[in-house]
Amino acid sequence: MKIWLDGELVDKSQAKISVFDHGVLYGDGVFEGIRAYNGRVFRLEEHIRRLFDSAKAILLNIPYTQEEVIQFTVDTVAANDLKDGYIRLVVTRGDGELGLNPYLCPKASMFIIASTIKLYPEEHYTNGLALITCSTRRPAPGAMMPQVKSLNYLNNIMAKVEAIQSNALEAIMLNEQGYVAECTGDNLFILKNGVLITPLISDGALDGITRSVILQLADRLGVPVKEQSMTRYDIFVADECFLTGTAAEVIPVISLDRRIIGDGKPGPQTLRFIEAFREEANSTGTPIV
Ligand code: PXG
Repeated sequence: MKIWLDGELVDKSQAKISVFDHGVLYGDGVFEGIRAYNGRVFRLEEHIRRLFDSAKAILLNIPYTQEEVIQFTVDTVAANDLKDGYIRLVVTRGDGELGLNPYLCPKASMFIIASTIKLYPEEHYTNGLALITCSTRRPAPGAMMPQVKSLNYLNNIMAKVEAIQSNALEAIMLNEQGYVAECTGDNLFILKNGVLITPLISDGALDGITRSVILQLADRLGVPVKEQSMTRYDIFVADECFLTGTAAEVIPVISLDRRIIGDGKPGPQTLRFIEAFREEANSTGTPIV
């Protein structure tokens, strides 16, 4: 496996960063997870734009242009002979001193891994997922902004631990006000009376790229959309529910906290969205050359 590290494609065994890197010492950095389908990188420009926006929000200077990072990403996938896969792009504050001061880190470090990922066993894409609500909240906007895809994922990891301890594969995270924000690594949608509803970004959801693909597909499929605050109750009484994310793709949800959603099977609209998403993913994107 070849890893892109600070301008060079190196063997996995040579891909190492310093123990003084602020990404390791403090979680000081940002990342992206991107997928390739059928020889193309899906929504690559959007992911790289979000990476630069996350970096801007934490005053992290990425020493390349967005066009260059797009090219490095494609080069890394090509060097690993992948047509389908999962790309992890990480930018850290770089090698520095002990102590929080990020200005003592002269240059950001960037690496790109092109590999594969599997979030949930295949059977759940046909049978659906059972969710729980966890007690770990999405951080309030006065803490690190939930829009920043930073290297601080401990809230999400603790939420995932709660799910696993309850024998669930995924957990819903609420914000400090008790409104639904999202899951540990996925955005959430419900269908109610023919309307597709998803929580507001300002309720603490990541501005997911798969989420925006679903909103575009809803428009194409003629399904009306509402972005609005949502409580657990809205999910209990929804007709259908599904999750979206680059790693998760689109996956049906059949219960929340033991309340069966709809008839307890992946809903017909959900299946339409899954199909439309697969079609979009397999037929668009930046060619890997
Ligand atoms: N919410 C959170 C908190 C995320 O981290 C999503 C939603 C979905 O966003 P996209 O843009 O991917 O549709 C994410 C995405 C991983 C991994 O291991 C990354 C994410 C989620 C799960 C696993 O790379 N990030």
